[in-house]
Amino acid sequence: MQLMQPFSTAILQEGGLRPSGTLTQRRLSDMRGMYADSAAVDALLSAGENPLIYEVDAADLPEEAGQVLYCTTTIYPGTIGGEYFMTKGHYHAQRDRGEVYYGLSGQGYLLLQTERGDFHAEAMQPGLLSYVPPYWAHRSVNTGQEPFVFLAVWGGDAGHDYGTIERLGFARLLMERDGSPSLVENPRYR
Ligand code: PAN
Ligand code: ZN
Repeated sequence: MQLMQPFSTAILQEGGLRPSGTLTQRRLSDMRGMYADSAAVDALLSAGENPLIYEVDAADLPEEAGQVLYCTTTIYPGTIGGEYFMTKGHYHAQRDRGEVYYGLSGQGYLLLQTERGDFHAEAMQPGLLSYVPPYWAHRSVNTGQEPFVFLAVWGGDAGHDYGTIERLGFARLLMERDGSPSLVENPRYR
């Protein structure tokens, strides 16, 4: 059997792996329907504005059992209709696979929910590890004025289910109210 060779990667505090892995950029047009204020989304897009919401630099590793996958995520600061810039969010395709997030720079929140109706919001900051247990969908949000960057590490056979969140959304929205983050019920949830 051919064994992989050990290696090291630099994790940049401002986001990114060195050497770089695979870069993915998510713009507003990639997230239609995820922000509650669809009129605000349409207004921006029809004015030709398509802001970069977040980008991911993911290690080039096989997505299979036994591998340990990792990436950095950089969420840019901003709001759409008062809702902070955020990731799409997902369940793992294999629901019983957990994950760790480790804050590198900036400030944000991790929103988590389960299919049986639990919801949880966890503040994230540099130096803090946030644990995503099995069965919890997870979405991260930038609540600060600068890019919010974190490292994620998860099992190679977890897989990603985006469709469930695309259909149902998250139970709560993280909105900017008087300059501070405020969780509000998502009127369109379920
Ligand atoms: C993270 C996320 C990353 C981007 O690496 O994939 O932050 O968020 P979305 O995948 O929701 O677009 C992770 O949770 N991996 O499993
Ligand atoms: Zn995940």
